[in-house]
Amino acid sequence: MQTEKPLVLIPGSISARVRERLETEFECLSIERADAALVPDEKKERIEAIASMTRIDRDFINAFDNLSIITNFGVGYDGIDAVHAALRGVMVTNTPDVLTDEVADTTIGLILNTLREFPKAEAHLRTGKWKREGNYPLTPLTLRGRTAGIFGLGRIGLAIARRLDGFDIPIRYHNRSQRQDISYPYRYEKSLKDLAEAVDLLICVVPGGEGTEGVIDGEIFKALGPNGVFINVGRGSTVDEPALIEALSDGTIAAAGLDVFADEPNIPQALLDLPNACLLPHVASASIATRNRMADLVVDNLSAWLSGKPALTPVPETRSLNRDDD
Ligand code: NAP
Ligand code: 8YV
Repeated sequence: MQTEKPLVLIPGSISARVRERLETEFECLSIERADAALVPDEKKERIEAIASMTRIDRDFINAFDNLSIITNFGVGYDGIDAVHAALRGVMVTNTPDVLTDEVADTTIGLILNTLREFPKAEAHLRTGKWKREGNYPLTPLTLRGRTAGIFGLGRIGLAIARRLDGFDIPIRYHNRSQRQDISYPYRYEKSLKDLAEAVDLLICVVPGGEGTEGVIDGEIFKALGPNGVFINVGRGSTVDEPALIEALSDGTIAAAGLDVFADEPNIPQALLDLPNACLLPHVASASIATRNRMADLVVDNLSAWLSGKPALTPVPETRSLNRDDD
């Protein structure tokens, strides 16, 4: 007798590699978005796993009695109600480490592009302005002489700090707790405001979610000051975006480099119009090699868990769950 393969639900879009690998091992059901009404009732009972890069809320989790794992494509899992999943005994996994270096590399690129205006300088060349009008203007901003502040010295924050060491600039940071496990003495600041006051290059790489929602606001931009540059590769939700637009418009800060936004892919026109904002479409991890590693980790987590083994990279909220708990 042939046993049924576990049914894996894929709400919204996901990497082609995740889909291909899942379809060889499992039966998959794709739906347009994470809305339980889109799943036929007779299939609901059979769903054991969700592979996703979209928002998964409490109601969606509750819709599937036999759900056992949610594997998130991305290290940031602020879109998943992991606390509720843990209460329900549902494992949640993310994709830490495999993207750390790529995201840190991108952050260095974004910092330099923001300060030295390389995308605009290239456009000057490509549009014939160099030949017609002469040299691209000297940039008012430079990395030289700056102090960097990292808000979120975790895996990615530390990889950014290690790269910035090579640029020979001092580094400070703020986390909820001071790190005891790093030998190189990055100076700890006890609050985000203290950090913003102490530096003139503030890099945000904290996770999104309730704890960081809107914490980078007008007061923080004032503390960063008129020579200050703000870089965000964490989550758009951490920033009060209207306050950022105001700070960039009225000279409260000098410039910003952003890879993440409050309501992606909808970027306020006011932000698009600002000459001192350097904007990327959430591409920090977006190389084929890194996205493949993320994809493989999504599927490997799911395969391990569904075959009775421990998950490879559980999020902290569900770390203590065992496969036998359900
Ligand atoms: P991580 O290792 O968990 O690091 C997060 C750091 O933030 C930790 O040092 C943590 O320290 C600190 N933190 C958390 N909540 C905080 C709070 N409320 N106040 C101050 N510090 C806080 O995570 P990671 O792997 O470095 O990833 C970080 C984030 O980067 C992800 O969650 C994601 O949102 C973002 N990301 C973006 C992209 C992109 O494409 N742009 C790609 C990958 C990741 P404490 O616990 O001591 O506070
Ligand atoms: C991905 C990210 O772009 O890992 C994260 O937290 O933000 C990025 O690596 C995203 O998760 C997939 O869309």
